[in-house]
Amino acid sequence: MSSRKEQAIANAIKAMAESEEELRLESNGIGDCGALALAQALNENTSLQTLYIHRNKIGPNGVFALADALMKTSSLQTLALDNNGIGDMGISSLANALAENASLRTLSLYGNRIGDAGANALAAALESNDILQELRYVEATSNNPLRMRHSNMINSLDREYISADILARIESRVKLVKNELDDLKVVALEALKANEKVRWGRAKLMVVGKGAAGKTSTIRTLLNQPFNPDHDSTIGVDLRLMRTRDWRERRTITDADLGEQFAKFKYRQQSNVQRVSNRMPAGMTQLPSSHESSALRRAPMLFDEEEVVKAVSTPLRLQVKNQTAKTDEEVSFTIWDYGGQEVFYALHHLFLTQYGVYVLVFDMREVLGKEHFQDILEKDDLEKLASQEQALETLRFWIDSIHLHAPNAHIALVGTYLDQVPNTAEHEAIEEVLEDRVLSARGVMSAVVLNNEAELNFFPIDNTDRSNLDERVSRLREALTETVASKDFVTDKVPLRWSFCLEQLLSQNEDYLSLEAVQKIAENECYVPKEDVDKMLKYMHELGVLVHLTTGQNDVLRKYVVIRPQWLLKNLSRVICDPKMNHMKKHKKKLLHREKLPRNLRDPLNDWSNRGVASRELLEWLWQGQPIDYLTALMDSMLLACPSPWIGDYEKLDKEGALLVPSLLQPVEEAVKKKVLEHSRREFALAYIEFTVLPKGVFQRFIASLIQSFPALVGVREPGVFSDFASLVFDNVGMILETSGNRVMLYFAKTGHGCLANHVKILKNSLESINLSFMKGNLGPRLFISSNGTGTKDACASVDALVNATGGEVSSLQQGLRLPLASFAPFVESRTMAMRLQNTVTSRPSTKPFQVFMSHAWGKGNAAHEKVMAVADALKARGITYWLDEYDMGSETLISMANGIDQSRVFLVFVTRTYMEKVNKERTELDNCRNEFLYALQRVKPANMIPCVMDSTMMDMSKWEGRFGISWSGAPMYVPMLSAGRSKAEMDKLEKVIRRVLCSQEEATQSQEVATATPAGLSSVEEPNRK
Ligand SMILES: Nc1nc2c(ncn2[C@@H]2O[C@H](COP(=O)(O)OP(=O)(O)OP(=O)(O)O)[C@@H](O)[C@H]2O)c(=O)[nH]1
Ligand SMILES: [Mg+2]
Repeated sequence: MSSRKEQAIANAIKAMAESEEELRLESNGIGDCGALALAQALNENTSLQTLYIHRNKIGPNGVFALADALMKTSSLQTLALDNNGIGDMGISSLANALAENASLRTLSLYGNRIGDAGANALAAALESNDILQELRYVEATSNNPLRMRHSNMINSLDREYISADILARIESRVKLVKNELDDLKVVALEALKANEKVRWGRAKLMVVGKGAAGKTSTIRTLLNQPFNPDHDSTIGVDLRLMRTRDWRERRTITDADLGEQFAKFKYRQQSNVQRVSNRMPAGMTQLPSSHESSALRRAPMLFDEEEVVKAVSTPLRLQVKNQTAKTDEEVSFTIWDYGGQEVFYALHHLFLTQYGVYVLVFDMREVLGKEHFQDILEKDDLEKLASQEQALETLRFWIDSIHLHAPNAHIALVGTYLDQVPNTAEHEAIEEVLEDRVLSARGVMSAVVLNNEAELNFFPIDNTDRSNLDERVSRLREALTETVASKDFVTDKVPLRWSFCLEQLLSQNEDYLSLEAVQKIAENECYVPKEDVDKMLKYMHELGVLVHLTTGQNDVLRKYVVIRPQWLLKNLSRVICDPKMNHMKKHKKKLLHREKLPRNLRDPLNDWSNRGVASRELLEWLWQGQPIDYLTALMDSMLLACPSPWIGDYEKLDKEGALLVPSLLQPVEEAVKKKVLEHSRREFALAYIEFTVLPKGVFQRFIASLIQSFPALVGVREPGVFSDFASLVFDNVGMILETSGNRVMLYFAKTGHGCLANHVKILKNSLESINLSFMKGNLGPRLFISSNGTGTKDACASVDALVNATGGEVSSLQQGLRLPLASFAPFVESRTMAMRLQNTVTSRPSTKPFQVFMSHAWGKGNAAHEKVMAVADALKARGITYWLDEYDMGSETLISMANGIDQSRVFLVFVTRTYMEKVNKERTELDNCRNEFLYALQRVKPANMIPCVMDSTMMDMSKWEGRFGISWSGAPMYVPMLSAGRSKAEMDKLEKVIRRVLCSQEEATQSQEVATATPAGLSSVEEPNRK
């Protein structure tokens, strides 16, 4: 090739790799060789929309390659191939491609010497193509060689070579498609106005498994993309979009979906009209139901018709005739490619949803046992393989995680490296191992997608092979589609307005939008009534198409809608990075050298990688240009971060605002742990919590939750905090927390601190609320107490056994062995105390013994306290049960206060200036009001907190300052309480507000129960306008 040509091709390929949308390469003489190179680049590209390659001397060979690429592309919309001498042979291959292609809208072919034979092939191909709307003529003029002359008619074929009837066939087909689409624009508007409901038709395809098992490669195979022999480790999550009809990657999938939904509406409507007109006298048309018309009246008529037109003029594949006859069965998949790194396990509860199907990928060589490959593989390659037990352990982990977070979802097991494990006998051996050692014991056989043709419980595939002959891949694709096609979340009907709104949101080209912006779009452009926006967002969040968090304690979370979940992962993975693998090292290097980390952040960077503590300055730099408050609030609410405990009296290391990211912590060295425990065994009292399953990351969250709830009371002691071990001081009690297997061990220093029951209870409640918030309550924690500081059966008893103690004796875990109740003394001294430990109070509001907790500052000369006591009496007279420190405080103030909060359903804050000032104190200053308030924020949540204003200078809420001021969610129910319980009106209002909060708690519990009972949890979708 000449250097100009080479340069042009090289530039073109580079541009494609950089996701450019338009390429102009006309008149470069690139020829067949160049076309081949281009076709190859096009095969791997998903962004190019317009390609001009007219006047390039591309002959039949070049066209063959391009046609092949055209068959696969789903992004290319405009192609100019004029004046290339393609000829009849070339056009036939193009025609074949057109029959398959689902994206090309404009094609120009003038000056290619196409005769009847080629035109005939083209005409036949167009019969099944519903996308192409223009065959366009490129008119090259001397002063502007690129000027296009648009035309709806076919005039880019050389008429003199083609017979009139063939030309007419082509013309009328192109025209038909065009008209069809124009029609749709009108229909779209009607459909939206009529509040039509359509089948949702979307599902997630979640690909999980060990690092380097071949997850990304498997996705490439499913999408028919070329094999990539390099291992580019996936960081976080990668997302792809495709449709099950063609398994091709899309830039945007939704436009085609929406177009089709409009089309379906149209046909339904037509058949309705036919049915109705068969019954009705001529001239009468169907009227909308009263429900729909009232909904219409409510919706603002600010609808921009042009917007609808824009949305549906995108490529559609209507399959007009087929659609009407066929039942709805199309599914669109969003493919989630999870990186294998463990740090992201912490996000599972957010992303492992039940609205899809799981592909669990494993390397068949590992499951078969790597020793079988000693003679086949190079030493290096062999060493990289995990042992069979490790591989099975990872499979068990994933099966458990999926089962935990998505109990109804199906799992297809996919074994890679079929090229190296080709024999049926080997597959049968793998099947047996999977069944005996992974599946049957876990009782998940019913969730497994079977490979019926091969009679296996998994799908063996070879990712290096792209011959379309591979039936195995098609079988896998079919099995995946079949699995979800009939699921409720696919067949459920949702308002077309919601689909349309999703479309509009995605087309904003933003990673996230403010809730306000979303509300505007929904209301003004999509007819979604204001009161339905929350419900719509909740639905979309649950289905995993966007992220809108409403349960967090922080109002900041609600204010944003994340349109592209990848954005979230991308930003989180700047801060959360796997310390075990090479990722941390690579990430650090990148930040230091490529992104030029400022000099003053180099030490904070080391703190981050060594101790897991990120300073506020480092976070601000890592997240420049991003809403940092949102991202920190998110990490906070998911317990992915907590305030650094290296602060306060113990060691003044970190500044206010520094966050500990527990998932960055490393495991403790065995020798260190042993030494600490042995050294102080006699001085420690032990209780432990055993779980039925204990997923990775729960322990780290536990540490985070403790520090978050008691920021001023938790400090770090030698040897420090690790991913599986923590040596802490908690409210002046030395404490070691440790995890191994399914247990979390709680050791307390016996320093004459009296009874530890309250401490244990707080820790147990923390774990329970993690279980409920992140693990769907499936961890099954049970509490055991040791009589002598060891965890052996002969020394420990369950709390139930303690409650059932008779004659001062308790049944130990060892059958037949009874121990004196007194030997459990550091924790429980009596059966009543054991009973208090037994109850878990965080699970449901209705099980909590107190209706309200009364938080207040005592004030000068106890003045405020006296007033609160009066309110308490008045509440009692009205039948409301309360917790108040005067009556209920145990000996250990803080801990019993926390227990009081855990046992109360509503948190009353008696607002005085002093109270506000106490809450706003520095984190390191001890103050009971501040502790109560912060603890309540964590446990009770702002929605269940009621401010009662006792101080006339505090009546204006907008003047509430600092931490206190920003903690309230939305507009809290505010109750003036100046009379201190003497005014009937004030007490009436307080009672009313308390009862309203209690009532909404009941409702929330009930609706949660309904949601878990209906598999898709979508019961409320059918009637979006229901009041
Ligand atoms: N020979 C052969 N190689 C494969 C096959 N599947 C994957 N590979 C190779 O295995 C390596 C890892 O593949 P990936 O698909 O990147 O693995 P992954 O599971 O996505 O890895 P992470 O993203 O790091 O978790 C790559 O070098 C692939 O080329 C297969 O079926 N046969
Ligand atoms: Mg990958």
